[in-house]
Amino acid sequence: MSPVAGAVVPADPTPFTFDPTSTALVIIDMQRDFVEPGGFGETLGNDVGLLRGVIPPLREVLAAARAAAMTVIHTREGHRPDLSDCPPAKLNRGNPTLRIGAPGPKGRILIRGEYGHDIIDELAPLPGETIIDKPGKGSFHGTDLDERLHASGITSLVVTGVTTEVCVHTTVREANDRGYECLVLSDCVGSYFPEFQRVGLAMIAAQGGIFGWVAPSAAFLASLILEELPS
Ligand code: C5J
Repeated sequence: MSPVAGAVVPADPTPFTFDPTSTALVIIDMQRDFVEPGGFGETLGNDVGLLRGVIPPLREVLAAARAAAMTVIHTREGHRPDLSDCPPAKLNRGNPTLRIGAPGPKGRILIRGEYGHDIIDELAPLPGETIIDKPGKGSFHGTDLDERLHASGITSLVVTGVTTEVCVHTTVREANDRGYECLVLSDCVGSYFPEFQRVGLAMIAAQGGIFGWVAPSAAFLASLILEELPS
């Protein structure tokens, strides 16, 4: 596939136009600690099954983005083994059965280098794809993501991953403030709370697209396939 400038995705609130050569697919925190039983997400009392529906459509989107030679960015939320980058406010908040840094069934919870901190096998990064290790909810806070995107000439982001109202939302808001155009794929983002999924997506596209655009993955995939057709 050789994409050309100006792919158009029917989206909410208006069509989203993007050039695949200046657009990155961002896959947020598809880590075992969030989407598999026994991880941090489950220790907070969440049903991880609610996030797992994201995996099949996201695999398709990832394959299409790779075929279109788009930039692919994976993020992981987590901390240094000594927790020096984990503020007490984050460490102590909530009531998990296992805290960040505690030994869990998949290694220390949300600690870099541990099995549970890594990305699920189904969406494993390929060599050469960027992995951003982030200490916060947003992908820009405490990372060099902005510098990397600028260096690669990226101006638009197709945003996927978990969870919709936390790390996806924070990242989209951070990106919007930095001038990136963000398309969020509605079936490729997931929440432990169905009502937050619905409202989280509505908030992005509200007020004429206050943070960005929202579309199902099928619309994004069709836009890439249309680019293949001879004019
Ligand atoms: C959370 C995330 N929910 N990736 N992290 O703590 O959204």
